[in-house]
Amino acid sequence: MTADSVQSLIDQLHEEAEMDVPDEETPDIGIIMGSDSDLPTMAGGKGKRPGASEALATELGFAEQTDYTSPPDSRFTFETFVCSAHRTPDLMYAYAETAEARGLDVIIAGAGGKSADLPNMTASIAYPLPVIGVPVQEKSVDSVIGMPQGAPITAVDAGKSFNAALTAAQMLARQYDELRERLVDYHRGLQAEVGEVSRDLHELGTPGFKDQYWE
Ligand code: RP5
Repeated sequence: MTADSVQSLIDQLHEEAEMDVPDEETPDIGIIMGSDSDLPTMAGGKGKRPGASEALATELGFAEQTDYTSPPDSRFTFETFVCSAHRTPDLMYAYAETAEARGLDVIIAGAGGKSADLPNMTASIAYPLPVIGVPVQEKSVDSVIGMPQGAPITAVDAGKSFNAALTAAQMLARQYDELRERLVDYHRGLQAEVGEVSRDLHELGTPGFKDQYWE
């Protein structure tokens, strides 16, 4: 028994997979998560550090594609879905099975709990499309990374969906110089911040630095 709301998503995914859409108009990266309660980790916000969606949108100039047939202007895009491995296995299967035909290049999959099966099952079904797993909690790490030989998944540390986005962009950047430049610029920005803070700490001294930087 599949709920109508789930079945309509499954049907939509299959319909989209049948469409002949040019690669530049399809989402490049798919972000999926086991529950919308994972969204603060996968996207950022609600007291969490920035997540995958924020890394893509804010740091790397991606746009979120919310309608498969009406892509945003930005060349690089991602889409977002909730699909639970345990509560909606048929939706997980449909998403992973249609991902390549729908034009995705890489999937970022996050799940929490001790049985965080969405990333590893998605990786098995979507193969050879790469999947980057995000354990939403520390206790999810083993279940995300524990794949048998021959069934690969790439994974980041617990909660580090930001890094999953960078890894996904690195994969795409092998094909797109423009994205490579954005990744290099992002890294240069990180370096600059360390250099600036180091100079300030050294020149202000620790008490002066605390006064200026700490509230
Ligand atoms: C997992 O169970 C989800 O990925 C989430 O991290 C966790 C709890 O889900 P909810 O009960 O908040 O929907 O499948």
